[in-house]
Amino acid sequence: NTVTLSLNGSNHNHTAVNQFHEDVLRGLTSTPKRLDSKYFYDAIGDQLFQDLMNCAEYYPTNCELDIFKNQTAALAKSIIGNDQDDFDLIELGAGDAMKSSYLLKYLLDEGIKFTYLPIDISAHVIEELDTNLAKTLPGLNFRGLNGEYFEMLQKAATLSNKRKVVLFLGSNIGNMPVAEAEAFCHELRNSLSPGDMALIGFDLKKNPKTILAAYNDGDGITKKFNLNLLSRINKELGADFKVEQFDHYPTYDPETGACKSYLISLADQKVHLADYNESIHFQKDEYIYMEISQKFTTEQIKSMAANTGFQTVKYLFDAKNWFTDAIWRVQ
Ligand code: AVI
Repeated sequence: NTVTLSLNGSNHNHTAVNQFHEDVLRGLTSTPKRLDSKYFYDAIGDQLFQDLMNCAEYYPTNCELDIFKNQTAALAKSIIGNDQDDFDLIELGAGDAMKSSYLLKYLLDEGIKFTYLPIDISAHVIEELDTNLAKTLPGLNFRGLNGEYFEMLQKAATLSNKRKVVLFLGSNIGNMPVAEAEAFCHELRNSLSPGDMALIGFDLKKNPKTILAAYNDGDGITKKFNLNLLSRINKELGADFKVEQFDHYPTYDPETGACKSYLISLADQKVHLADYNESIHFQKDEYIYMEISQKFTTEQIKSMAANTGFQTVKYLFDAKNWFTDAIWRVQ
């Protein structure tokens, strides 16, 4: 079969297709059914996420941008070593580095010595950054790393023995269930050395209506963003989902801070994955669990740091106190 899979718009290979197929099949044959939100980001999903970040209800991007734009000096001060050592500034899932560019520019203007090492699963993202940052931030020491986070962190450790500061922005950590997020921080801790730092963006608990609205925007972009994964499965795995037979159901639970989205089957229906000769049955009103976007309290963030071997250095908050960038040091 000639199916190709685009992970974040690039990386065409059959191992990735097999992984996608395996994950989709495992999820849709589970009870309850689920799909993995990491697969939202094909070329169309990337565009829909861009649209989401520009829509009025989706606040996290603007909140974190507020911190990076308006508290750049405080941010820089917390990550620069006392002796102003030359360090490696690593960004996990750098994307277009829109927010981090403010920090990069500040460090450059202050004459601080550092190398920027963005890590991204998309080769295209790294190439674009290489071209764009050379123009917008001349003089920046840049080394792009294309691949999985932890493999590339290991690679970064072999490239230099300089102190490492790792950025993981955008509340991407919220797209993992809490236990998985802790395991992630633990693994991050184990890929670093004493004195290294992490700067992690967490979306905070706030008025439940504000949160729910961000995942239920009036223009229906979040709905399209979720449904697009069904279209992607159609394209890449030869399935025949009728996307109009599914509805988007976003939820937020203020007790747990879990913001979850589901797709609900509007009919009793069968979906066939022609390329693999497999059929999946959906009952009317049956749901597919699509995504978690966990919201945190500062107490939870503090205990996550303590549980995973980090010491809290500082929290920076946006003007509305809706989002925080936590700065942690490896003990
Ligand atoms: C990428 N991630 C942090 C977004 C979030 O808020 O969980 C993805 C998203 N899902 C729906 N809207 C945005």
